[in-house]
Amino acid sequence: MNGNEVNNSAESQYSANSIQVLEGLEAVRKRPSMYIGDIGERGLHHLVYEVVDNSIDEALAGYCTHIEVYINEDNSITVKDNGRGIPTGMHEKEHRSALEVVLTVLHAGGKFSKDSYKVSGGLHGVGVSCVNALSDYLRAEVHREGKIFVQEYSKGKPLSDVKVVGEASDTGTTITFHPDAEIFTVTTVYDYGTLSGRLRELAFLNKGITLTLTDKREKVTDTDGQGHETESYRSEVYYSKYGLKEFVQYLDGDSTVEKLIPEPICLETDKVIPIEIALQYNTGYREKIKSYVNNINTIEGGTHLQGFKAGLSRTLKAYAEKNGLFNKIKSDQLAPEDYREGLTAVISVKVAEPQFEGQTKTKLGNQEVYSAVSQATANALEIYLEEHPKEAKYIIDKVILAATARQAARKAREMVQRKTVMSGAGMPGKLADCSEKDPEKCEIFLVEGDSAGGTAKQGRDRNIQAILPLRGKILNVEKAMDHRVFESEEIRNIYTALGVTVGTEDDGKALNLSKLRYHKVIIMTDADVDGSHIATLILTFFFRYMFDLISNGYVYLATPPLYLVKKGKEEVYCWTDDQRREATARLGKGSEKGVNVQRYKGLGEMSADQLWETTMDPSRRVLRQITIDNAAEAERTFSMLMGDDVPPRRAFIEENAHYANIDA
Ligand code: 0RA
Repeated sequence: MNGNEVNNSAESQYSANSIQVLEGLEAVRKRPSMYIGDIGERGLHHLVYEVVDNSIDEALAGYCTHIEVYINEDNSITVKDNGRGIPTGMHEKEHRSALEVVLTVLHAGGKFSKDSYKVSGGLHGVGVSCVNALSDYLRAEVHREGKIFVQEYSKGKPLSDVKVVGEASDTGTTITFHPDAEIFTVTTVYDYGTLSGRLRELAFLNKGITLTLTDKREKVTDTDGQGHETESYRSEVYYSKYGLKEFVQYLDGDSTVEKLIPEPICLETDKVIPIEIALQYNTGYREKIKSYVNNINTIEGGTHLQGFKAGLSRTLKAYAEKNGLFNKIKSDQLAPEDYREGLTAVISVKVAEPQFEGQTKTKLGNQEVYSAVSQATANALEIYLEEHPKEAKYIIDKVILAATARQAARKAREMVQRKTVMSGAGMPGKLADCSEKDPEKCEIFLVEGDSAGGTAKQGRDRNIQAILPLRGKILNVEKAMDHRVFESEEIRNIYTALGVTVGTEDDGKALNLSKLRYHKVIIMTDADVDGSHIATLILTFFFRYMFDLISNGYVYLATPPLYLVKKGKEEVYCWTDDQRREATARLGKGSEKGVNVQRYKGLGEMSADQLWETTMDPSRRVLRQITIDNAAEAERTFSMLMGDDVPPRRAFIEENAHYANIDA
């Protein structure tokens, strides 16, 4: 290096010397995963984030507005910014240029003065030197003080001194690197979607910065208005004027739920701990909160998230109490999660010395952040509520509804639980139980309507067959909230009669089948359109709330006959029109004279004996076992079925109920 090539003015000496040298680079190539997490696809992309973060820091310091990222043809990456340019002057202690120090010494760079700290920084915050160490080639180009400085490296080692290669009228830093295949043994191929996702997120988190991504590996052909074809690269621009507000709107973008308030509530503080939050309430039931510390997604949450939640409930509660909005509910009946039903929010904080904890080191531990965020949230929300009484009322009403629904669901669940635990004593009044106690030998018929229920009670084998009549159409669980489901008397009767207990929200409503009282649960409905609708409603309930019952093969459909063909004392039951024609011909011996064909309109029309003979007698009946081969597909189907269209329901039952003459 000689004096003509590098700038040694007093001013740049100062900036060069103020870089703190903390650690050497040697270890990085030996244990790459310790520095970048892993050496797979994640680690590979992490290199890009590390470089981009340096430019973001320059932007946050107020010196950079544009960051361009290129995926080059050879899968190398170029990151170009229009910041001040990495200083190139001599570093006194290190006896080499500041640029070289930044690129070859771990943890160098960033800390220039006490009031500007490195706020972005990758997950491990190891800096661009780490990227250099893991690249078989890296080129740094700095435009600064009217000159273009260049230095190249391989595996972290400079290939030459910093050279001045030309004159510059602008400022900025351009880093090009190619990941070393010796390190990234799984793949060195970059994924456009992965990079675009992160750059979009960075644009939302750092409003006003323009980020671009261009993939030079493939050309796309565009056609203009005149039919002229032009070739260009796949490229996107990420820019957010309003930051987190737009992030929240983006997160809710593909959602079908409606907004509860017209615009997200936003807050931004410029205190010791910079905080930015945007939140939106929707009419749905889900809670979607994303949290970030120094632009890192804190998947495991931490003190900033806890502070936000605390500030939110505290302020909403105080506002509601002060304005008498909790008239129907006591505020101690509210749980913290009630304040967050239908909430979409993004929290972004900048912490000088973040302590990351947890399994994936993405949980913020700094205690001082808790009170800072909860206070900031409370202050901003208080003002919003005072200024927007109409929206405030919408939110509080939503909170009350969430609490009411949650309590109703809990009560209903407990009720079901309690009744179920006291076996026998708490059985529904409508249940006609069997005397046998061995579940394997027992069956229960869920029968549509009280009249058919009565017939079935008379006709059954009371030793092994129980009858539970259900009132007409049971609740469509597909369209109801949990508490409505647990409040439904018919559904509670099913739980109680079967002896199964309801799981809690925590275990995903998993069912306890150990106390199941019948190993055949037989749905018996009329053989008409209404009947198959009711059967589908019951099946939908089983699918959503008692899936294990279906997957264990305990659920069946009974198949009552459609016709009775009669001549004198001879009687033939028919299930199809073909059977009816055949029976008519056989009994009438060629003529239809004296042959009586009875069309059963419903189960209630049959006598107890007829019902027993045709549908319930294990030695003669045909049961159809419900099996579900593909749960994901069934999921979609049930949503479709429970619309207002009747025909597909029948088709579904036809497809999923398999004739099984299991008794024969
Ligand atoms: C330290 C000091 C100064 C700039 C930078 C670092 C810097 C680093 C990167 C990395 C990518 N792009 C960057 N842009 C700037 C400036 C010090 C001064 O000019 O006084």
